Amino acid sequence: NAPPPGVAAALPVDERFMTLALEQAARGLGRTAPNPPVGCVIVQGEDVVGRGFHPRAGEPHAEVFALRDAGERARGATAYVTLEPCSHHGRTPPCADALIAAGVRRVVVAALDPNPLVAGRGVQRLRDAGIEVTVGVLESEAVRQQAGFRSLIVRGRPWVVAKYAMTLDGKVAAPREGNGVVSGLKARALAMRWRDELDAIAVGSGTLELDNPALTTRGVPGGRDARPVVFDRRALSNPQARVWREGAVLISGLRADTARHEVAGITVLRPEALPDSLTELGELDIGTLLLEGGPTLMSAFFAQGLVDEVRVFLSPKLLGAGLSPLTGRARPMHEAQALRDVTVETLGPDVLITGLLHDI
Ligand code: AOF
Ligand code: ZN
Repeated sequence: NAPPPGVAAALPVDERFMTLALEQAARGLGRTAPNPPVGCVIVQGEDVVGRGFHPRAGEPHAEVFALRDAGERARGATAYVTLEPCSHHGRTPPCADALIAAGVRRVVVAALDPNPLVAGRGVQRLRDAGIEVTVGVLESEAVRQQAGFRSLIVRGRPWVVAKYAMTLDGKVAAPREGNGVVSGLKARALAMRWRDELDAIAVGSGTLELDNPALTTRGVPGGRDARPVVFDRRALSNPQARVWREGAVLISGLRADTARHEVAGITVLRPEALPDSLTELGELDIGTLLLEGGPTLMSAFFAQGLVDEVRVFLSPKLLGAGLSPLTGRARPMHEAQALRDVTVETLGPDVLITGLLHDI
């Protein structure tokens, strides 16, 4: 996404303030779907005079909160926004107009809005009003943060993040044991934060039977629970299992008897095939899906090319025989799927490796 011609170049301070805008945006993660998490900071000289983020669909956009916070100090200021300010009348009026009316002098945008209602028109509108616009500051960070929104708009289905924790010898559990604790405290705390930040968590029927997981968010201040999504083709899982709460989704087979699960608060979907299940989840405004296992479901997603991002914790332990994170057909090493944009981080004794399998 090259900046359109005539757009002002980035300044050395831009990344610093855009980082603050991305931090604002992160406060909306897991709460804004189908809208994007967006953050905005307003800067006068070296001072941040306004901050805002989009809290949820239907509420005002990030720019509006930041402009309210800045008040008169927005005049002549620079606004940093993680997404191109909108130009359309949706549930709320255009942010481009609000920035113009407030007398902002320069706008720095991380990423253009792929929404066909906006798609460059927001930037155009600002420039037409004589505002200097810079596009592309920390763009890849912003795009990754907005992956769910962008995936829904562009592909009509959620951005799928496969997550698992394994030992140094590549095992996720002892045979027939279910989910024993693999990683340390820091890694588990981060995984809990992801439950807070993503829209839904998916597990297969095997995991449900073995673990009876609650799939709730624990130990995250102000955290909220993601929607549980259970892939249970034959709908044989226990309807008393802990995941079956308000907002849960059962993905069942076409002919399964789902009567026991058809109670208030549970949505039953009957997609023809795995890719259709994602389209149907997209229709429920699920923009990001955290795939938490087990190996059967994980393997089906990988085999059909449906995983977009991978987040794996590696723990310094050895198990010996046990369950691999993936099952299925062996392939020669030269056919291994390589991740892009790889990050490596240590969390206490554990290592977190993330990467992308698809472009956003
Ligand atoms: C912005 N700032 O903070 C957000 C934007 O229905 P609405 O009015 O909320 O519009 C939703 C669309 O607006 C959404 O699809 C995306 O294109 C844009 N979101 N834009 O300028 C924001 N959340
Ligand atoms: Zn807007």
